[in-house]
Amino acid sequence: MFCFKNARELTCLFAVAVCVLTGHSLANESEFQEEFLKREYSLSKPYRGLGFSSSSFWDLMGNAMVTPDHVRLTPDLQSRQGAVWSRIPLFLQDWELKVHFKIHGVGKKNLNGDGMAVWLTRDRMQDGPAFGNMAQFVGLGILVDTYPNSEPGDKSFPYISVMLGNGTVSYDHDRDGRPSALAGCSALVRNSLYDTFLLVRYSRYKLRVMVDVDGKQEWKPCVDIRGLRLPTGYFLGASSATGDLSDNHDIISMKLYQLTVEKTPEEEAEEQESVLLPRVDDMEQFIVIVEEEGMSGVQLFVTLLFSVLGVGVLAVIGLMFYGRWTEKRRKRFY
Ligand SMILES: *[C@@H]1O[C@H](CO)[C@@H](O)[C@H](O)[C@H]1NC(C)=O
Ligand SMILES: *[C@@H]1O[C@H](CO)[C@@H](O)[C@H](O)[C@H]1NC(C)=O
Ligand SMILES: [Ca+2]
Repeated sequence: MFCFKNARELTCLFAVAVCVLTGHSLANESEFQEEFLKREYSLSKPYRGLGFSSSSFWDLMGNAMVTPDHVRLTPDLQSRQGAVWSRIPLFLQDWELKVHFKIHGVGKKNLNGDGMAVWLTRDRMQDGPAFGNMAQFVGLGILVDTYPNSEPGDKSFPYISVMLGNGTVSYDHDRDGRPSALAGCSALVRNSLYDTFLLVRYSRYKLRVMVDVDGKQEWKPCVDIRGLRLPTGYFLGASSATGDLSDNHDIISMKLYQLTVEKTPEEEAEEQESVLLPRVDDMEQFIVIVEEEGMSGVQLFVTLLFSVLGVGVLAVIGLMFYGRWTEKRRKRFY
């Protein structure tokens, strides 16, 4: 539930009232009865057999390599690509993925790149320009972009964004994926003094991305998208690429938790409907946010000011007419 400033507050209050009246606790939405770590979808120390054993749940690709402390997707060298991909398709409906990663290098600020991405996609082990994955991927990409290839505009980098691929849209590396990004946030993920984490939670068709990068051990919201439909049976992965600029991109762990969510019969029926391609039901939720920022205090203030002035002018004119009318009446009587 989100509360907005100004006029939206009323709507929000109303929504809360409705929720209370119908007995739906707001806290319920984000509360899960249990979380189970799923080992077959998780990657953590010691990375036994990773990259060579057939018993491992993960595959390495490109320049990625395993050390005792991390899986290094790329070293701090130019033109490298590396990835790690889960071997088992994910069929869970409600899950949470916690990624412990580290991006670091000797490059000065803004002379490092290119970043890394976390994936849940139909295809695995693909090469390409989207942080070491194919540009026309099908599925979900959480992109951690550390270098602004184009004019960053109002965004400060590193910038984390969410893209949903349906096989038609391409990730545009030269424009930092701006045309296809659904939402995102800035986060100081590079050369951090602290451990850096990304949390991706998908439940009830809601996607929430949160970050913990400043050593405060708390999740900061980054992205919230509702009505996001993802087919099941996709593969988890993480990839990275360097170009002229480079960085070490390390994955320390990727832990997938199954979320147990109590569902209504309607929700269960909805789950039976198969989703063929990833999509977002309500694209307007992204436009609303932009309007929210544009329709800020200034506009409201100006509107109010003119209303007050208008009422004042009307009152003055009214008083003048009233004055004249009473004067005329007086003259008629005397
Ligand atoms: C969650 O909602 C159910 C009813 O749907 C209610 O019985 C339960 O007490 C709620 N739990 C919390 C923690 O509010
Ligand atoms: C894929 O997404 C794009 C952009 O949202 C949309 O224009 C296109 O119709 C979609 N393609 C399919 C096959 O759904
Ligand atoms: Ca970039």
